[in-house]
Amino acid sequence: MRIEKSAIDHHNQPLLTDHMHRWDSLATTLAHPESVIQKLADFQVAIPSWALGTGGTRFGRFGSGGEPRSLEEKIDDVGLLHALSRTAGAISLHIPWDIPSDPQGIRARAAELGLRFDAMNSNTFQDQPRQAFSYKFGSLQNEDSRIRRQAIAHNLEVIEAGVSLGSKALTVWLSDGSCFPGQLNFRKAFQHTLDGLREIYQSLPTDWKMFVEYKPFEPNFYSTTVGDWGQSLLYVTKLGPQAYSLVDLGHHLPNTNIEQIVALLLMEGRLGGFHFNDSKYGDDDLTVGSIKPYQLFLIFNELVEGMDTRSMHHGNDLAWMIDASHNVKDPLEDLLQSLEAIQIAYAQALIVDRTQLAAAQQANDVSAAQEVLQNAFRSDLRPMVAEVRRRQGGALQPMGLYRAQKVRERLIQERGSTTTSTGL
Ligand code: PSV
Ligand code: MN
Repeated sequence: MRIEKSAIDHHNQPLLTDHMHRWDSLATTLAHPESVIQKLADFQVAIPSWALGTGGTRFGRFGSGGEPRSLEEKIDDVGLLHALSRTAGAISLHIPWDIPSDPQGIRARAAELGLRFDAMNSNTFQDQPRQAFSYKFGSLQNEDSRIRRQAIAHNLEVIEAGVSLGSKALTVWLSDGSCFPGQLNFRKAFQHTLDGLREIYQSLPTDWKMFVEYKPFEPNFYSTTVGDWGQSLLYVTKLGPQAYSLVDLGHHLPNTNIEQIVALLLMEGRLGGFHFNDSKYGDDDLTVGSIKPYQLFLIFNELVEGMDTRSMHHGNDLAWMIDASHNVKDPLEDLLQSLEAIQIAYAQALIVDRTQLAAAQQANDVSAAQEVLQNAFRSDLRPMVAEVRRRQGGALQPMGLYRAQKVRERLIQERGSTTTSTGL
């Protein structure tokens, strides 16, 4: 299903006077509202194909019905999100869940909805039917060279699929590691993994990037072979200039200072991609901004400062993606909430008074520095984010329109109540 422009206009009309009143009064308090608006409009976040279905835990899964049954339907769902929010202009695929059998058709369908293909994700963390060798004891790290070869070959196929869709990046997340002390020789595991990544890297088209995503736990719980940003940075530094680290917010031990990691990776020119989600305990994959919105703001604060220092384009020079999905919400509503949380945190980071902050830091004026950050974080920028959407043809209240249009009910009618989308 699609949401027509007329439905969006019809939804916006009765909300407009109140919205303009709130936006106008906010705009007068901001130093450069139009430049912030432009940056927000340019900032598009990719939706991963696997977040369109209900996520599960190892204890079960409670589907919401109407889930996409094919790659085409996944693209349609991202099209819905983009039509409502105008900020979800890309989709990130996972192979083999989303093998494009008709790349031309898929590309055309995505283009019609204003979507491009973000980073392609390989999967050597699960065994697939008819696969020759098992990844039970790892993929690129494996002692068995045949298993390593199989994992390398899979990544090359993913690049090929990505080329056919116009993607420009490969994300490699390995679940490789060990569950018990003594299981693995850490140095050998690292070396095998590096050798495998090198072969994959050598097959990258020259205009592609490769992202090496780290994670300290799950499904391995004693060691992981790309366990943290230090290990990721080691790999990408050894690989070459097309390789970058990828930060997933859920892939850190509790209370890790992620904003500092981001600042240093950016300083080294090695931050390539970002996976947004939120968590309380581990890789909980909760809605962005639902648990720690201040942390999200502080991360964006470093991203903006670091990208500006390197004259990077905020929208284009890093790969932004939501990596969240769980059991209890309608996945599309969850994604709409995540998209809004990202835009709010980004907007708040854009209005930080950097001159005042630098002066406070220079003078060791700790209280003043805190005031500057809190002034931005405590500003309610929702009218600004709504205004960006309105100007781009989106909905003033995406969730409200989603519900008024009975999108989930219509998807269930169209696709059935028991469909299960591929993913985790
Ligand atoms: C791993 O937890 C991860 O965050 C990686 O990005 C995967 O590609 C994704 O989840 C989905 O499996
Ligand atoms: Mn991730």
